[in-house]
Formats: sequence, structure tokens, C-alpha cells
Amino acid sequence: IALAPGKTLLLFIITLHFSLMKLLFRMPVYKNHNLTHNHNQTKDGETEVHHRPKRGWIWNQFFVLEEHMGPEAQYVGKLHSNSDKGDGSVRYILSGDGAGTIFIINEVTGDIHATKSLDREKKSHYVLHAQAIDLNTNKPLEPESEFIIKVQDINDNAPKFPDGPFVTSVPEMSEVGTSVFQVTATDADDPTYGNSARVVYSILHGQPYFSVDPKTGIIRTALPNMNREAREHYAVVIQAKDMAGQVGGLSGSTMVNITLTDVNDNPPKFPQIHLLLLHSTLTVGKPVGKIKANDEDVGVNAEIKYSILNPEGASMFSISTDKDTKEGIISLRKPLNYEKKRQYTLHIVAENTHLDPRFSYLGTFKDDATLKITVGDVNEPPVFSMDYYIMDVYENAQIGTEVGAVTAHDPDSKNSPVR
Ligand SMILES: [Ca+2]
Ligand SMILES: [Ca+2]
Ligand SMILES: [Ca+2]
Ligand SMILES: [Ca+2]
Repeated sequence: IALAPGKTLLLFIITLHFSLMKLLFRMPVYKNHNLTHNHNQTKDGETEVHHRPKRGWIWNQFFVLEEHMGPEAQYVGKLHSNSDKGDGSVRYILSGDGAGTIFIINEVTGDIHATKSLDREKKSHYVLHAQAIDLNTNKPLEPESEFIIKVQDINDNAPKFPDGPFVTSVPEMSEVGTSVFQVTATDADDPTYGNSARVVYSILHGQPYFSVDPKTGIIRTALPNMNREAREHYAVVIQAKDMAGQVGGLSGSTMVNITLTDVNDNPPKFPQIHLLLLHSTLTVGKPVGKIKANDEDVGVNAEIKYSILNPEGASMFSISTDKDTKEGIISLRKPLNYEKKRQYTLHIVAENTHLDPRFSYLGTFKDDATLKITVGDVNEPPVFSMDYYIMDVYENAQIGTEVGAVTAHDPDSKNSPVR
């Protein structure tokens, strides 16, 4: 912008004059007693100096330390006008938050003290107004100014887990590092100053099975092949410590109850060889016996389908699964004929219906058993007292081992057990 030479000169003079006025008459001289309060520590531990703007005749911010326990009132700062010649003709007046109750000013010297212990977590700053009055003229020496007394944080609050304890789960056999749960601690101290609210997580109880990320609080599995069938429940205790986890920090802890959920990593297994004695008058279509394969898993992972493999057995008997007991229920397809056939052999297979391809390397998830069926005659003594009997023999039992007793009675001799 092109200006006439005279005009440029005039602007310069006005600027210079204004600056001189500020230097001579308006320069603030009020100091906070504790210079360290002018420094704010950043989260990374670096110290940066805050140059407070000099507005009007006072600094716009004072600091007072919270939870002050000393016998004397805590010095906050001083109001002072350059027009104060020290002859007692100036009165300093404080108004606003806590003026006259918490913050007391010496009207002559301008010294401000805090008379009570303050809690930053209840109220972090106070907005006040300052006036300087000339007693001779009863007029303000300075324009009324607003300033803030900021309550400086100390680390007087331990981290807390307000929502704990927690309940969660993770599938068994999960890969190491699988995320299970995230805990978050709260710390009421000032998150913007120092490390009073800077929390680090650690695991107090639950190793070596689980770990926790020190920064995020994410709990992960830490051990491979964690087996629900061996151990299902874990009580993990997580600690949060402020001061970035350093010695002297305050800490709080919470419990995370972790349950391993089931995956299908166990095949069904027949524990025994079965013998079945049948009454020859049994009805077609009705259950005549049952057989059970055990599966260490639960829910769908333990669901079993039974089938009869040999055609001779399958033509005479059928098998279905009892949904509640997971037993194989054997029924007759055709009437028994004691005179024609008294022995049957069933080759029965039990297999899981919900397979997990991750565990196919463990085998086929099926097991088979042989069931020997003997048909008893109703017309001849001894008479069976029940429709059928199951006698179980452990697979590795020695030949000749007693496998069970059939309770029966002979009509001719009283209550003599028959073996
Ligand atoms: Ca704290
Ligand atoms: Ca605090
Ligand atoms: Ca299973
Ligand atoms: Ca399992």
C-alpha cells in the first residue's frame, strides 16, 4: 500500500507513543511467589515454560497447591499497581469465587493468601476480580481485572476400576496373544499435569496364563493349548498404578473372572464293552437298552450320533440319541424269536456332529464299540425280574473277570441268586 510520506510518519509516532505508555505506566509487576508453578510438565516429562500474557495491571493467573496442610495460610500472590507509591493511599479489593472466605487479601500490601486446604478434584480453578482504589480520590487506579487462581494438582488419588469386578470368556485352545478383555482405570488427578493420572497396568495374579498390555489394559492369552477340560476358570487380578508405574505411585486393582469356553477338541469315547440281556417278549419299536459314549466337551461339541454298522445288527435293531442324556437308545425293529436266535452282535459307532477343522489332526472324532446281546427265555426258569440288563466290562478287563450279576429268581427255589 502506497502512503503519503507524512501519513507513514504519523502512524509510526502513534505506535511508538503507545509502546512507551505501556512500558512506563502499564507494565505488570505482580509475581507469583513460586516460580515452579509457571512451568507445566508435559506428559513426556519435558518442561515447557508458559509465558503468561501480560494483560492490564495483573498477571492473569495464580497458582495454589491443593491439599495444603501447613499451619499457616498458603501464599498465593500479590496485587500491585505501579501507581502505588507505598504511602498507604491505595486499597486492593478482591471479589469473585471464594474472595473473603478462601482467598484473603491484605488491602494495603495486595498480598493474597489461601486460608483453607483446597481440593483440585472438587474445584480446579477460581475466577476472581481485582481492583485498586486511590483513597484520596476514591477512584480506581487501574481498570478492574479478572484473573484465575488455578489449583495445582498433587497425586492424592489412586487409580480405580469403577466397573469391576468383571466376568468374561475366551475359547479354550486359543492362540497365544488372543485378546480377551480390556480394563480401564480412572484416576481423578489432573491428566494434563505430570504423571499423577498416568496409569500403567500390570498383572498381579493370572500368570503365566494371561498377560496385560501396560498401556492399553488389554488382557490377552499368554499360554498355548489352554484346555477347558483341564481347567475352566481363572481369577485374574489386574493392577493400575499411577506415576507411570514408578515407585511411590498409587495403585488400585480389579478382578477379571475368565472362563474358557468349549471347542470340540475331544472325540466321543466308549468306556466299556457292553453286554445286553433281553427278555424274549419285548415289543417292537420300544427301547430295549442303551449305550453311552463319553465326550469331555460340552454343548454342541458333545453332541453324538450313534449308528449300527453291521447289516445283521441294523436289520434287527435301531439306535437313536437321547438329546438330554446323550445316550444311544436301542430299539427292536422285529420281534425276537428265542427258538431261532439267541445271540446278536451290534457294531455301534458314536461320532460328533459338529466338527472343528482346526482339530482334525487329533483324529476322526468317532469311536466304536461291540454290543453283545443275549435273548432270555420267558417260559423257562430262572425268570428275569427286569426286561433287560446291561453289564459293562472295561475294555482292558482280564478274561474271566466277573462282569455283573443278573438278579432273577427261580420259582422252585426261594430267592437263590442266579449267575
Ligand atoms: Ca493419581
Ligand atoms: Ca489431585
Ligand atoms: Ca467332542
Ligand atoms: Ca473342549
